Amino acid sequence: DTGRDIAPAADSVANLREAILRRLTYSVGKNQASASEYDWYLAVVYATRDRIVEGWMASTNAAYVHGPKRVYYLSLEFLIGRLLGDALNNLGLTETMRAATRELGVDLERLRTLEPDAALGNGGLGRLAACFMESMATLSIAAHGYGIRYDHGLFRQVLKDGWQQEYPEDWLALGNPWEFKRPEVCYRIGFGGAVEALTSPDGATRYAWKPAEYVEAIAYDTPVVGWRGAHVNTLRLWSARACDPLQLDVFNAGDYVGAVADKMRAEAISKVLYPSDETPAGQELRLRQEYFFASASLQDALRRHLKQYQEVRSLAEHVAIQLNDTHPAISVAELMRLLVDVHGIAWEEAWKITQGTISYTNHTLLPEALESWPVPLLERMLPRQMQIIYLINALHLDSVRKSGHTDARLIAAVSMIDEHAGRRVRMGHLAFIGSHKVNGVSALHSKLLKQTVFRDLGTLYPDRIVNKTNGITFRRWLFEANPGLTRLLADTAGEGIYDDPMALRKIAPYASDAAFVGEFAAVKRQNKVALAKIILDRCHVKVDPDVLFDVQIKRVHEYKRQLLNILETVALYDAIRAQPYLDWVPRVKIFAGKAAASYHHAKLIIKLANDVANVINNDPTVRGMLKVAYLPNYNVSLAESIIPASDLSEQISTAGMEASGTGNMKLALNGALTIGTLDGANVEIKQHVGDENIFIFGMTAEQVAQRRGRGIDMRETIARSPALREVLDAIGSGVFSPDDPGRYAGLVDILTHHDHFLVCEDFDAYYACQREVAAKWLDRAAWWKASILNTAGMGWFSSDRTIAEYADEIWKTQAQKKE
Ligand code: 26Q
Repeated sequence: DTGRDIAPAADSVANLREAILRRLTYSVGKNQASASEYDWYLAVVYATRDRIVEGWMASTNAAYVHGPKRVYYLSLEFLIGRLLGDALNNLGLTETMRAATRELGVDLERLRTLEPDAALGNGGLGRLAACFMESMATLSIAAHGYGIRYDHGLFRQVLKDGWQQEYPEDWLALGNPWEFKRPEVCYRIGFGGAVEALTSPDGATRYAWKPAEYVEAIAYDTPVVGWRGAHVNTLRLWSARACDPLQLDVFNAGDYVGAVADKMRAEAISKVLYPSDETPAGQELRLRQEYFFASASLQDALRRHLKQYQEVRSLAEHVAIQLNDTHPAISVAELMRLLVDVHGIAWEEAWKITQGTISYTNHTLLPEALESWPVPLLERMLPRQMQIIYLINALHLDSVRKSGHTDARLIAAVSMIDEHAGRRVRMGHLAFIGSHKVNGVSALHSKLLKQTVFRDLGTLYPDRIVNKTNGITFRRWLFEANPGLTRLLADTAGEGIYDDPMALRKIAPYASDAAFVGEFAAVKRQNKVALAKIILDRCHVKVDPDVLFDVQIKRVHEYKRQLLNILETVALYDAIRAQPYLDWVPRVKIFAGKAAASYHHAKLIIKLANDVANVINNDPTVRGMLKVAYLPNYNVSLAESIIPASDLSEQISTAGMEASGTGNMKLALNGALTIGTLDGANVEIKQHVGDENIFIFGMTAEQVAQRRGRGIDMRETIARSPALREVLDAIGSGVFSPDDPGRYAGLVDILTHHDHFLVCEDFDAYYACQREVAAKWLDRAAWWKASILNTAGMGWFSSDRTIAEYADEIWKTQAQKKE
């Protein structure tokens, strides 16, 4: 740890100690003698939270008094992890708290581990939302995050004989000391029913939606404290509650079971996070979740605006709403409904307000990941919103035709209704058309967005698509996760690194300084010792902290190509067995990641990694030169242990398929060298750390498109690569699955005949690149130099930079001055 607070708060150790004891007594209801570790954890959280609340109210009040533009970040996912470390660190209280708890005979580090991860997200998109919340607070932007308070976050992954099993996650089982329930902040959310047309005496028609069913959205607020405690924002998560838990009339009518069933159906909305990324589940409950949280959030934002400005017409001047992917895209229709039907604004003006307020971030190009909903489902569940979507689309297509476009192909391509696969509403089109700005999440991704998914819409509205390359919060991913490195960086480059990430550049001149390199290497080694212990505990694999830690940690997906890594592992294993006495560079391949519960192929890939691990780890001829470990239940907290201990970062997606990546940034910041394709943000990482300090291999996005054009049968490719042929034969014939020799026959068949992700095509380049990695590892000075230059070059990837760009170019808001 850093050994002292970065921005020590005025609080003394004695003050904190007394505060903890008061909270233990009056909030937890225990005395020192009877308190369990968890009781102490609660008391510490409450004492910490108490130090946030005043700043929170000051920030909230300042937003009313000074009237800065408000930002609403709408996301179905917030992958937060633990909050205690964040809060203490940002308040500058970590060391004071450590001392205070020590005086009470409890260990702060142990208490920290008692906090369950808030895993209200799947992966990159959800974690990005959490980093953005922290950066918006740090930059004193008056922002609210809006999402769903799922009772159950992302499932817990257990590996049983190498197969993934999913267990329900239960983060709220012991309560949540960070949140404030606001039962008075409650909105009715309608579903189903019909639309009534009312013609007023002046001949104008107004529409009124009469839902068949209502559900209540109840607010739960969590304060989000920025760096140095300067500003505190709110993350407001909605929980679903049946309106009238046991409607007495129904009860009296005798349908008790029906009444309870209705209650269950209403409250199902916030029960569980959908555990798939990239492939929309397409289920009715998901659409109910999307509408429920969009409507509650918009009603809340409008209520706040009305309270402050007494009218809604000025909304776009004072409010920016950011849609995190299309998941909240129904907001476009819902905001129109609220403005037109509820607040009586004329359609044209309402449309200007909507477009002026909303903007949309796209996170994927994968066609199967683009959300669309069947028209009949929308008509049944949200009849008025469907009418509004039709009207938006009709006006949009009119304006397209009026500007001279008559081509039927173009009209079909830019229509919000997809007429091909049954009639479906394209949520990406709805979000695009309802927004003033649409952004991609890396330079390459934004360029491809313009060329593919939004080619036609982008031509019609050429200024709409912009780029905002993702970033990560350095507070969590450097200062908290890697205090040893942080201390060294601050001692070398100065305390400026705490507030200006670009100041990390100042360590570049020390990349070959023997003393600095020695300390840098010592920090990495310490982190590797800690990870080796975790690997021993959880995988029962003993790894030497001095070997190369080669890590691939991310959701398991075919496009991310964990398979390519496994094939290379097997090829290396073959090579070692062929020449066991060569001096191989010893390494451990570390994997972690969950597969969507219904994604059978991804789960088979996990099983293969585990089967390969079993064979290699138990083969004495390998003599520890190669080991494989699959860490179960990857989550934010585990990432915080793995990333600071990594030497090599695997970012090997098929070029053109990973929108950005953010794990790539966390690993490079912590001194891991990247082996990767020219995909997503890897392209920009290369520019910032320097071409000599990153290992790039394989096809470019353009070459991928061309290669696919020639077909994806790989028999000729495989025939040209003896190493690949041997690997595929071994896997396919059951060398790693003697208990079920045919287990991987289908998988090898797909790679051979329908290799959509071009694993085979990139194999030789990847294998050769890995041998360059090994050669560089042997030149210790060269390796450390590259590692240090990675850390030195990553300042630009701070999410503070990303958020400042959103604020300037999309939201048109500025940081609030001191309250
Ligand atoms: C949609 C409909 C129904 C059910 C689930 C979903 C769903 C859920 C999650 C679809 C997609 C996701 C998550 C996508 C995601 O995490 N994308 C990643 O976003 C990161 C942040 O921008 C990028 O860095 C990654 O490249 C991108 O894969």
